[in-house]
This record gives sequence, C-alpha cells and structure tokens, in this order.
Amino acid sequence: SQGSFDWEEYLRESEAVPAPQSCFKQSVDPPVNEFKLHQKIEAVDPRNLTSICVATVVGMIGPRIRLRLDGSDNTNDFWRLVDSVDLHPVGYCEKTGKLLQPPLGFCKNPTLWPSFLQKTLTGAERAPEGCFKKEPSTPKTNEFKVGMKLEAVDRKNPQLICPATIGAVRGEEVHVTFDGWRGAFDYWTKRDSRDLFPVGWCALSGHPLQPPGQKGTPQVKSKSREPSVSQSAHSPGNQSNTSKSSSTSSSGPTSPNLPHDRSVS
Ligand code: MLZ
Repeated sequence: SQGSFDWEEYLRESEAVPAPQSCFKQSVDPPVNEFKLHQKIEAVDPRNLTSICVATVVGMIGPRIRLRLDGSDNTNDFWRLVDSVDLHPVGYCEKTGKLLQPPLGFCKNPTLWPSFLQKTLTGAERAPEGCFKKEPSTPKTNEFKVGMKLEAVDRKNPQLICPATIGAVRGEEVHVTFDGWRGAFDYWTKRDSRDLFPVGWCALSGHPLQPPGQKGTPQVKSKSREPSVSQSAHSPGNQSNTSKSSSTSSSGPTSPNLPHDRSVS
C-alpha cells in the first residue's frame, strides 16, 4: 500500500489546499534517523509524563522510532520522531538529578526494580548523543484553517501516517479528519502536535504514506457536489460533464470528489 498515492493529482481533484509548512512544529528538512535497532535510551513514559524510563528501539520507519519501555510488555510500544523532546541518551537522568523510573505497569515486584535496571543496562548498546536531534520550534500562532490538507499519524494505528483534512479549528486545537474514512480515526489535538506533518513530508523523509480510505468523503466541498452521481454518470457513453469542476473525470478508487460508498462497516 505504498507509492500508489499522489498528492498532486489528489489536491487538484479535491480543489483543496495543503496547510502551509509554517503551521507545523516540524523542521523543513525531516531529521535524519541515526538510531539502530536494540539501542537503549531514556524516554518519557507516555502513560506517566512525569516519569523517565529506560527504553529500547524496537523498530523504525523513516525518522520515527518504535520504543518499548524496559520492564513493560510489548503491548505498550509507542512511536517518536528522532527530534522528539521526549527522548534522551542514557545518563540523562543521572546528569540532571532525576531518578530513572520503572514504567507504569512494571511487570515485576517493585523491589526488583534496582536490580532489573542494572541488569537491563549492563552490556547494552546505548544510542550515541548524535542520534538525538533538536526539537523544532513551535509556530507562533495557529494558522490552520478548515479544509487544509496534511499528513497525520493515525493514533489508533500509530505506525501509519495518512492523508488528512482539518475539519475544525478551536483555539489552540484542531480536529484532524482522515480522508476516505468515516470518522472512527479522527481526533482533536494541539495545533503544535508532533503527529501532524505538511503535505509531502512522508515523501521527503522516506516514510510510507497510506492512501486515503474509500469509505465516503466527508471533506468534499459542497459547491462542486452533484445532487446524485448515478452509475450512468460513470459509463463510457455518458461524458456530458455539466459540472464546472473536475476537468479530468477520474473515477479511480481514490478520487476525492466522488462518493464511494462501497463500505460495509
Ligand atoms: N486495518 C485498519 C486500518 C485503518 C487505517 C485508517 N487510517 C486512517 C482498518 O482497515 O480498519
């Protein structure tokens, strides 16, 4: 499911504009991933944000790494950008006078933590300082507007980055809606979330971009929507296009202007 999606054509067909780079807390050049699998780091526990834990790099896609907190099971893995402020080299806690914590739900008796910690770090490869990239700055104001396109992490399937549209803006938050999906994956988030990327970020960074779903198109502009598009409108003999929009009458599976309603769920 990679390489089949082309933003340029999709934007043209949907008459949509990408959110400008200045909306995003992302560097213009995606950071380079210099981590290696199995390296240890210190990371903020996503389930307990005041706590920093030992974590192991268990996967990577482009500039994102998949982390597992040592002493936690494999059901709480999470993804971070290599320029996330949540990531530190081993030794960071010691240097800054903090205590390395067991992860929330440490699978063993808490009294076993000190010896577990020592054991998990002994002989382990530690990610070098240079792997940790500087966090990008936060844009001064919320420049997102309803209808702007972007690439966004699907938080229910956080290894995925998908084409999305800003569905609403409320103060410092934006509603992220996923193109071609009915709303089950949508979420509200801070406008400076690291899960939001400008159109083209995946291509630039070497990260796969999922194609849009096929379950209806909630973001279609109402002005260019015909009252009903019958099957005959797509048949080869009937090319009388009275609509002012869509010079190219694409009927491809990801065509954003046509109501594809072949879903079951
Ligand atoms: N396997 C899942 C993936 C959905 C991904 C949606 N991303 C917005 C499904 O098909 O339900």
